[in-house]
Amino acid sequence: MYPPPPLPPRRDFISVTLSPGRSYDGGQGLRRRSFWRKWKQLSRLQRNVVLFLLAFLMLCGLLSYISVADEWKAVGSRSAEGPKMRPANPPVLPAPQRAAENLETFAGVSPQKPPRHFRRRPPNLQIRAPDGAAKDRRQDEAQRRAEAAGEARWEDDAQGSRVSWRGTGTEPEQGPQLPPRKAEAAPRPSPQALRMRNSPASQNERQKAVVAAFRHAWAGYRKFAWGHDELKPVSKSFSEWFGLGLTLIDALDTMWILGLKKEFEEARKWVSQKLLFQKNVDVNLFESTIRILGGLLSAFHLSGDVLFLEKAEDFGDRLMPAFQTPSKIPYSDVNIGTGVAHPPRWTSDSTVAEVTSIQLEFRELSRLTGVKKFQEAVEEVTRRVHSLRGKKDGLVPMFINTNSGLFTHLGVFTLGARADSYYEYLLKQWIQGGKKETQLLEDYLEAVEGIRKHLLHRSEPGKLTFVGELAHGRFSAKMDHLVCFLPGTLALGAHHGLPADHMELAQALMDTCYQMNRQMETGLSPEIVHFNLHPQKSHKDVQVKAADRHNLLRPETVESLFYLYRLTGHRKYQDWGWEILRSFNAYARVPSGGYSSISNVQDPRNPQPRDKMESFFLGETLKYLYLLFSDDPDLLSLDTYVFNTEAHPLPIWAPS
Ligand code: DMJ
Repeated sequence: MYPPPPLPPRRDFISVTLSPGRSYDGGQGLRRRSFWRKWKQLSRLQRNVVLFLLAFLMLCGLLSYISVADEWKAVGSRSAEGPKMRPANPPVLPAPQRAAENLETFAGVSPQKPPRHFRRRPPNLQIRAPDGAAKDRRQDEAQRRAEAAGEARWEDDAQGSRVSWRGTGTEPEQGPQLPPRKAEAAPRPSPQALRMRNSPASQNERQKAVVAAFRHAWAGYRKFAWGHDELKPVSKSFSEWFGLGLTLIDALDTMWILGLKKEFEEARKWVSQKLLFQKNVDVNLFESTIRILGGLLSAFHLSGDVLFLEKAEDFGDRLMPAFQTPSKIPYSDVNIGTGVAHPPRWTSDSTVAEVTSIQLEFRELSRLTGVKKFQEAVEEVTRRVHSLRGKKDGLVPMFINTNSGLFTHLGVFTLGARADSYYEYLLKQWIQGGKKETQLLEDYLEAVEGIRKHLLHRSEPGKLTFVGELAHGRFSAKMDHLVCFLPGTLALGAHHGLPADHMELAQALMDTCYQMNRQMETGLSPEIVHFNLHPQKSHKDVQVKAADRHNLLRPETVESLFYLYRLTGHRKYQDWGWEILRSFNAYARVPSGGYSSISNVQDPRNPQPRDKMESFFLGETLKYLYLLFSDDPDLLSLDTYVFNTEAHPLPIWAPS
């Protein structure tokens, strides 16, 4: 037997409420007729008034629809990405795979694939995003409020400038304060930060030379690359990476520290008026975190100007989709306009240093804003990396898979590119958090022992202590200039109570890094050196391959010199830094403005400028040189601040 046919849907429930006893349609017909009768009874004037009101209401509706439509569109496209992701944790270690193959392996779990990649074409140079007008207006409004607060603050500072720098009458460092959320109540910069900004009168000759170098670099950037990512000083043009004024943001806190008020103000104005993140552009999570997020947070801490914090929060928010992966290990890239994150085209791996060196910044952003998701996302990464297999006495491989969450390319260990700042951030997070997170400390201490056991050797004939690399049990005497961050980090750890032999190792490695510069004809280190292990007298300790002879104006040697001088007081470190500054001036300075990376550190007659000034030259190299030449331990005290890996000082949460 067939079941009875379903009853037609009941439609009479409306008529019950409108007109008992009549059908719904009939009721409508009656209402239409009585409406028409009433309309005809109206005078002409009354009809015109009604028609005018109707037309006015329709116009209002249309206008408000246009103004919110774009915003809805943007919100819709960003939030649509979330639910696509599901966690997956396969128990086996996958071989390195292409991203497309991984998609099949983890069926149903798709990385947030953008419809197409934007990285290959130059980003939109129109700073104001073409859409998102309503959001832009809101940002502008916030900026106006912040600017008003900022301007009031600078007026106050005119009185603050009476505070003497490094002299009697200086107040003890107050430490950075948590800001209120409202721009109107922006906190003032700390007395120390004010002293910094007003410091030119007390600069020594070497510091003045750094300021002159900065001014020269800035002049080139300002003339030929203003608002763009990097200066190309030889061709007097610029290059774009993210299209976000990278050099300008990276240099903000340096300008404050060097006392370059006018330059800082001009840059702040650009941030206030031109820096908008609603752009359809891919950014590298790590690079943009350490330079942009770190730079903005640090500028906020020094200046107390809430504009920078608002920008930092907006930017941090836009980076968050990178963490929506099956493993919670973030993708390398994220589009800050669309909210689409993805790994590089050729792999689903991320770099270990990159995913473990964004923690200082995101943790600080949470602390300042009270928004927990930033801290939670990065600490989840730390937790997962902590318990992974594939380490060797605390040393980590260089790659980690965003699907499986496991290390890949096992058995290769370096303190150079792709692993370097993992070690740096273990220590610095421990310091940032008030030395309470013992897991971070344990991982760091274990890693230092791993370095000693597997990577530390001495060259011949000069017996320079260096950190090499290990690949599947084979030692290579290769050392990147990047590894020269390590003496500084070791010294910092010793200063914070870690074993004294860390300081001894720091000093030995510092000598080596200095020699990597000193033994080159230009006095500037190449990107990579190989140390000689054979005891013939005729061999040089430091050898350079043709492909590695370039110098990118990197900071690591001078960064460590700063820590070593600050923490030991040995003047030789200042002298070594002075030599390096002179070499930059002799071989990398471009007369028309700016400094250029060079291709050959062994040819002083033709060092071959590469026509690029990296943002870290202003953000890090010149800042560390300036701090190195200072004799004041309270100038960004290492008990109050911890520097991120891009040299942006962030406060220690509970200073000792
Ligand atoms: C900077 O961006 C950072 O210091 C990073 O940790 C390593 N590379 C450059 C400088 O060399």
